Amino acid sequence: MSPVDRAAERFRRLLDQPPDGVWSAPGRVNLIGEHTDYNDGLVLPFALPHRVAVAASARADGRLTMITVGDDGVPQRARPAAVSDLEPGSVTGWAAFPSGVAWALREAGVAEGGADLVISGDVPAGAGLSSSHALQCAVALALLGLAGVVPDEDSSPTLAEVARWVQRSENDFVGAPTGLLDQTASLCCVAAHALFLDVRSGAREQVPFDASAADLEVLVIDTRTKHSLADSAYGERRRGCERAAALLGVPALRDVPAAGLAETLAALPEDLRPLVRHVVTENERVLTVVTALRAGALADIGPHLTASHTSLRDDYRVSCRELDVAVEAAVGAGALGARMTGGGFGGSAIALVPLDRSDAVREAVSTAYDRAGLGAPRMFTAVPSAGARRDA
Ligand code: GAF
Repeated sequence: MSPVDRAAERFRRLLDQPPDGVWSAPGRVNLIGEHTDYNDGLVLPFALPHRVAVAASARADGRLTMITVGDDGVPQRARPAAVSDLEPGSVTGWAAFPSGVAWALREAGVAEGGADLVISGDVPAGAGLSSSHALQCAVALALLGLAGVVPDEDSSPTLAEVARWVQRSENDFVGAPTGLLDQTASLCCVAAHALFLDVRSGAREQVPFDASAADLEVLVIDTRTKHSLADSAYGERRRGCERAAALLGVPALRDVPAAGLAETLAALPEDLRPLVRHVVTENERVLTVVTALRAGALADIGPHLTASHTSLRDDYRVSCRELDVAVEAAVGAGALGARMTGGGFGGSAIALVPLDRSDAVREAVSTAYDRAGLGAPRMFTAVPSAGARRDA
């Protein structure tokens, strides 16, 4: 059963009535443009077919009730809260994600009413594929929809505004200092395309990306690991970038030109140089990949994906053994390129694989994991899919 059907069916069973509506939002893969979003830079994600669905009805008493239904079908109920009482720190655990969205929408003055939410999803959790942002974006559309607000491209609120509210809930309520990549991907991606987003200007372009038409696949390799330093290291990298930008006298590392990079780096303390080099070269790689995709030259992007991984591993230092083993094995077995995707320190890698090498690459990755004494990874083909929407 799809997450949408399951959320609707569970809502009926648990609350004895049909929901007012069902909304869903996808997880994402970032094709390239990593750790560039909070540097005002460029990203190129696409949406996964995996989604989180929220069946929802408005409540007259201003309370928020939240039930999540896991793979085992067992419902988990969070403690209900009054939307008017929500404050950062007032809710912990998984319920902080939907509660934070309700808080951010209340703060923005766009949706303040209570709601019953029943949640079901199939985005792999903890895999660096944005399951939490899928949840937050689905909840945002649901709460807005219950308030009669439908985001639109031409009038407020736009999807870009919704992405900022979701970011605010993540930054200030959940307490994770993340950028705009994941929410924008979940809200704005369309099927068979990657989303070229300039985070500073907000400009978006849907770039055709149909790997199977080019006899390729994007293989996701979920390492099934998340190292404990992921959260602290993310904040450290971010602060390092801000410090470097301040020393260079620019608003963000986005403003550091690629030309003359060696001289620019020489003016910085040694520990900041690799961070700056990664961000500047990664933005350049995004532009190169977008140009290739616009020309329909999908196979040409492979080496740039691998160069991105090398930069994230050696300069930005956010990779880990599980990701490196996956990338090396995939490329060794015939992938055109491979890289970690998302924040790093575990999560998932992606590989661009010719369809006739698909089995060989999967086998090589499994064997390499086995040899390295690592637990088996989970692998699947990622097909660029639709963004968030109302389903029923
Ligand atoms: C995580 C964050 F949530 C994103 O904002 C982004 O910074 C990404 O890591 C790295 O590119 O997914």
